[in-house]
Amino acid sequence: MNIFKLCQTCSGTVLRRCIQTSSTRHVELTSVRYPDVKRGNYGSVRDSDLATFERLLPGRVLTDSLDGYNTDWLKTCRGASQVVLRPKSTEEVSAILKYCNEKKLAVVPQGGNTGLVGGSVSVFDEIVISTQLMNNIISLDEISGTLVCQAGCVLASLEDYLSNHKLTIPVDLGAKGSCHIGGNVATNAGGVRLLRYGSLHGNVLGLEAVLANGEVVDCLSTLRKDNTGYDLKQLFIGSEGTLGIITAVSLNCPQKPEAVSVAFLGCESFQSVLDIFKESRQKLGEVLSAFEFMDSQTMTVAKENLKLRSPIEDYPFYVLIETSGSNGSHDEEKLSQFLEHVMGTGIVQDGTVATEPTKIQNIWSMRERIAEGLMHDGYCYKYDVSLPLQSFYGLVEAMRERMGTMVTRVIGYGHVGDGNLHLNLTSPEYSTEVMDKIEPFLYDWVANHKGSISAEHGLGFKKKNFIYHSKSKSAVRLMKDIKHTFDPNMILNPYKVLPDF
Ligand code: FAD
Ligand code: 2HG
Ligand code: ZN
Repeated sequence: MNIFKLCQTCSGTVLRRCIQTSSTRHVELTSVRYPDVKRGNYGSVRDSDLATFERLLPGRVLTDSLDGYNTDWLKTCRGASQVVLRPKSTEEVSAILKYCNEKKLAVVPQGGNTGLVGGSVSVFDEIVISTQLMNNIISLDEISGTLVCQAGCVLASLEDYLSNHKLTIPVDLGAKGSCHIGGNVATNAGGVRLLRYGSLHGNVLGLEAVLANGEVVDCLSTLRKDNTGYDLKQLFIGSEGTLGIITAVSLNCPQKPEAVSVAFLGCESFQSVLDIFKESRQKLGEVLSAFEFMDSQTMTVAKENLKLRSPIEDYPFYVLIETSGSNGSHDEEKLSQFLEHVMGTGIVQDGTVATEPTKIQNIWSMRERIAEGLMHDGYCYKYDVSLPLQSFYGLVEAMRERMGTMVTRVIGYGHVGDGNLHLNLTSPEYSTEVMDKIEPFLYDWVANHKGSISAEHGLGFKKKNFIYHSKSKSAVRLMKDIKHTFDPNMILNPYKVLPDF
């Protein structure tokens, strides 16, 4: 059954608001901005190749108006792909890859193109293989909550579909209106529900992927327990299109919560944010489903760039707490007791609670639309790190002090409940001077404080050479061996994830 339709502005499949930013700003070619990156020894697409693709995918080979496929969501990377292939089935993906592998034609898998590390677009002229037309639901087992679908299903569409069956999807993020489930799995996306349901490494029950040589790897199990040797699907989760093209996934889908409440709180210090987190874990326990934070500079982005109104007065820090459970009055009572406590002890200065869907949505929008709001400043230097909570906000302060007036702003927000900080800096346009001041300082700081340089967005093109800040030499060597085994001709998403050296 196909439940989707095409978006008129980005040509992606969406049911909700499309989150693709429409910008006419010129985006420099990646090959120009990063002159040290050299094109690999790959073939170039010829007319005879186009004819073969057209035979394999009649009417689904695009060669015109490819800007949307060549430019990333952040408008920071631009490739020069001359052709986009839009398969509908696993067999078609297999046939394309087999051909590309024989001809040594490099490819870049693309889902919703919402990735934030330059992984979803070409660096030179790699062929884009888009999952846009692979958007069918294959099966749903309502008793176990197991959904099997093609990789190109848009996340929000899956959520809508599952909602009709009193189920929900275990991953949720601001890009849900455009990102594909295959892209989510390929990046091991985290998002705002990770605190409650855990990562995709736990929620993906099985997947199907096509290797570079066209071989289909069928790991599309729907079982919760299966200890028959190596768990190969895990290798594809978070591999960012470098090991194979994910064509279908099987997901464990929880029951849709009957009751959801959101509290938006203001407090004076980051220490208070941590105190509120500790109290919420103790007092909200099993109903706590999200714990997010924003600093005051982040709120300025919401107000000035997005024209949103804060539901509370101005404070140095804000916390968004979501509870969800099966008994509304029980959950609300728990939440109000918790709020009474944190306001009584003075760690929270002010707050508002929403139980009605529109109000809940308005509060969530303020948090989820920050990435979009930052784009209004011009160029965005985006960092997504994990840090132990005691040094979490120290990085924002260190960067503010270091950058001074070189940048428009330095903001900190994110999934504090998962130890995941989103640190963003902006300037009117890209500046190598600003970039050199940020990197490698920021990555050194993270490594020195025992963090990870990529918490949930991946390494893609932009961060691959900093992998040693978070992984040992032996681990990277093993990653390279795995890559060679899966893709000996290195045609799958070259220049991404694995470091140059
Ligand atoms: P794409 O951007 O198209 O691709 C991402 C990577 O996966 C690329 O390397 C690509 O080659 C590869 N890929 C895509 N599809 C496949 C496939 N079928 N098989 C193999 N490889 C594939 N990320 C989070 O983790 N948490 C968040 O909270 C979050 N919020 C976001 C909010 C906004 C507004 C935006 C713009 C992005 C956000 N992201 C977040 C980042 C991004 O949305 C996620 O990484 C998402 O999972 C990417 O999905 P996609 O379909 O857009 O993939
Ligand atoms: C989020 O949590 C996304 O909103 C994007 O991961 C984070 O823009 C960012 O820095
Ligand atoms: Zn995030």
